[in-house]
Amino acid sequence: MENTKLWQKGIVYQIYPRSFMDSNNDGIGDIQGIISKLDYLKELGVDVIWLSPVYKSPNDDNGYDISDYLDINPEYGTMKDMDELIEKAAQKGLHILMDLVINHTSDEHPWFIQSQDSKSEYRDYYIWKKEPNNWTGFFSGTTWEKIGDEYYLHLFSKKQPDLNWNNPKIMDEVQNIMNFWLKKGIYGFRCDVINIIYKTSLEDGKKSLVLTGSEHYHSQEGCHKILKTLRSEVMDHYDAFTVGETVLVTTKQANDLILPERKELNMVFAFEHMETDQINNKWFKTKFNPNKFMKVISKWQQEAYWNANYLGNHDQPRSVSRYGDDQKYHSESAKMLATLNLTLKGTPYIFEGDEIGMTNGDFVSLDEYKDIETHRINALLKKMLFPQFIRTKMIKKTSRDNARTPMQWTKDGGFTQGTPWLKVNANTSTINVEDNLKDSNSIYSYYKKLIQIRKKSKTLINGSFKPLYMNKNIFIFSRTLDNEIVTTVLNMSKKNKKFPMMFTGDILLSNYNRKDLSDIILKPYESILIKKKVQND
Ligand code: TEU
Ligand code: CA
Repeated sequence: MENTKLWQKGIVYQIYPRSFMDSNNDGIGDIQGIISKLDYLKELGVDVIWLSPVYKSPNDDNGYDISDYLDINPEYGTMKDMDELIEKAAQKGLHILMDLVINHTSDEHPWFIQSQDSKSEYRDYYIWKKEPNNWTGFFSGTTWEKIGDEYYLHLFSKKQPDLNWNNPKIMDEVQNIMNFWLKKGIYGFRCDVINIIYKTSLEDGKKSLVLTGSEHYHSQEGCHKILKTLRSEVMDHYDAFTVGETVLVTTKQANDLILPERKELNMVFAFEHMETDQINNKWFKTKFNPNKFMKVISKWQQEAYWNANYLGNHDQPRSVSRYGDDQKYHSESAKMLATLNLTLKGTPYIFEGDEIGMTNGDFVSLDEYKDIETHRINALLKKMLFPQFIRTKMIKKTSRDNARTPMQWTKDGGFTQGTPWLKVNANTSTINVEDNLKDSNSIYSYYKKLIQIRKKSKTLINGSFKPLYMNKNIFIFSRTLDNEIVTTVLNMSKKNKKFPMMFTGDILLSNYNRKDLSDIILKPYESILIKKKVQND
């Protein structure tokens, strides 16, 4: 364990700054708000805080459209606040991971403003073309917007023009940005949509239901080259790490990015397990099928060199609403999901609010949603003549705003005294930090215990993974190191289930406060963590 890096043995907590804590009551979360909650995070036991973008941005996509990489969004504070955050975090032994968005900038970035002049030296910072091709974007629809005589490429919103990585100046600019932040003492980057940054050609793509054209920019050799350069020129000079967000990757494509000898990234967020409850694309959800889900997780555990484990983030519905039960078995299922996420092999990522079991937003009408993607999809579905009640239903299930509602600190919210930028869920009266902290049986208290168990266990950090049983709703796997086996038993259903095998050993943790293994009925959403010594021969 001595050689294990903090980014392997530590626990990462994702903050969505806009929704975490508002310090000045303008309704928008901010850096001073985060600083005021550092003790809370320390107490929970996390090591690394991943901040979704806090850079200067017009907020078309809540900060994933950056207009100045070397400055802070004034809504969130100043560079002084940011320095203070890094410093105060460090004093508590907490590390900051920044979001690095280098596929695109904001259209309000000075580079892009100058790039609009076809004679400017910034013209080639972006991708301009006389005629658009047939590509379709991540937020649906065309990926080309016309300015003057030419069109520029945007795989996301038209306020997010794609950078031209064929231009060596982009490499210099990005290295400069990375060095700027690493010198401030941050612990690395979460690299946004990193496996699509290099466009090999701009030819028409094979017609597809989603993302026509992706074969020209997904997992390209050019991308690997860029990552190798960023690693050797920048990252290798610091004690820091990278986690890439990689859309649509297979385990093979992931390994090509993370195997140590590749010298590219340290780990990636894959999406396959997040796609088991959908047909073709995320707006068409099917009923959650635990077996499919567990099979995918188990495959990644065995095939990927290292995993970045997560069950939710700012782009996904809330995990307890999606994979658990946010009503009757709210507490049990939230704890069961925590057990899954924190006992797998890899680095665990906790999304803000999951530690108290925050649920999907309670939006009623479509105008309560703020997310650009939600509104783009609504417009598209409307054009396709989907009736309003169906659109509302689809959006309610899948909108990214489900995860973005403000953090529920107290019975009456506690996020702001002003008007929150996005509606606070009314269930803050029963699901909130205040109550969780007081209750030794709360979801938060369970997370805290689980985190301590994980941090103390070499087996959970470095042990090998082996699936022991997978059938319908029951998932049992073990982690083994030397002569110790830690077994995770999960019932992912609302029903009582008989133990499919017998267990012996000590119970490390149970979400029903189970004292022994003699009762062979697994209760709804029950999870048990069992430790056992074995004789080596
Ligand atoms: O997300 C990339 C991504 O592919 C999706 O998860 C995306 O959010 C969307 O749901 C597609 O349907 C990253 C960021 O996490 C996201 O917030 C940004 O909007 C996006 O990149 C663009 O920067
Ligand atoms: Ca504020």
